[in-house]
Amino acid sequence: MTKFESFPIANRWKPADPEKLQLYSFPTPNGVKISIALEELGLPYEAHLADIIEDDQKTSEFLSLNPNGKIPTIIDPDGPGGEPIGIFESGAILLYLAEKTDKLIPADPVGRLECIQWLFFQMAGIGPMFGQYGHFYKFMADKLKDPYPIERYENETRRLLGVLDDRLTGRTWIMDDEYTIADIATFPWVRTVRDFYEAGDAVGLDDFTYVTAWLERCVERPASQKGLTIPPRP
Ligand SMILES: N[C@@H](CCC(=O)N[C@@H](CS)C(=O)NCC(=O)O)C(=O)O
Repeated sequence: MTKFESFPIANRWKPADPEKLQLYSFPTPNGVKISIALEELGLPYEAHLADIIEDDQKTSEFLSLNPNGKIPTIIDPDGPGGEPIGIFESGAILLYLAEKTDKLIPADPVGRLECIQWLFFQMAGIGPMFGQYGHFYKFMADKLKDPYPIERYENETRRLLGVLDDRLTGRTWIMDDEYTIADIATFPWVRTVRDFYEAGDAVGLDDFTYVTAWLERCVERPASQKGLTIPPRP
C-alpha cells in the first residue's frame, strides 16, 4: 500500500514527491499560517492550490480529508509512528507541526500552555470575529439596511486588537522573545484587516502601536515573505 492510497484527496491533487508533506491550501489568512510555519521550519513540502473561488474545498476528494470543507489541510506522510496522517483546522495543524519539530513553541510546560492559550485566542476570537467583520464591512456594506452587523464586528475587532496590544506591550513577540505559532496564527489576520479589508482606519489600527510594530516584524521575516504567497493565486 502506498502512503497516499487511503487519501482520496491525493487522487485529485497528486503528490510529485510522496516523501514530502502535502499542503492543500489557498493564500488566505488561515491558509498562509501553514505555509509560513512550514517555511520557518524548513520542512520539505508540496503546496497544492485548492481554489476556494471554484469551490474545490467542497469536492468529495477534499471533503474526505476535511468534512468541514475549508482550507487549509495537510497530509504528513511521516506522521506518528511513521504512518501517514491527515489533519485539518489551521490551529491543529500548527500545533502538530510545532510538536513534531519541537520548534515554534516554548519548551517549558508553562510557556507551552501559554502559547497554546494565545493560539486558541486567535482561533476562537480573532479569526472568526475579524472574518465576520470583513464579510460585512468589505463585501456586504452596500446591501445592508441596518448598521448593526458592521458596528458589532467592528467593535469586537477593535476590542480584540486592544487585548493583543496589551499582550504585546513590552514584548517582541506574543511569547516575549520567542517567535511561535501564536504569532504565525495571528499576524495574517491583522494584516488582512489592514490590507485586504482596508479597514485599518475604521478600526483605528494605528492606535494599537504595539500591534502595528509587531505586525511589521512578523511580515518582514523571510519565511513570512515566502509563505504569504503560497500557494500562488490562480
Ligand atoms: N477554523 C478553520 C477556518 C478555515 C476557513 O475558514 N477557511 C476559509 C478560507 S480562510 C475557507 O476555506 N473558505 C471557503 C469556504 O468556507 O467554503 C481553520 O482555521 O482552519
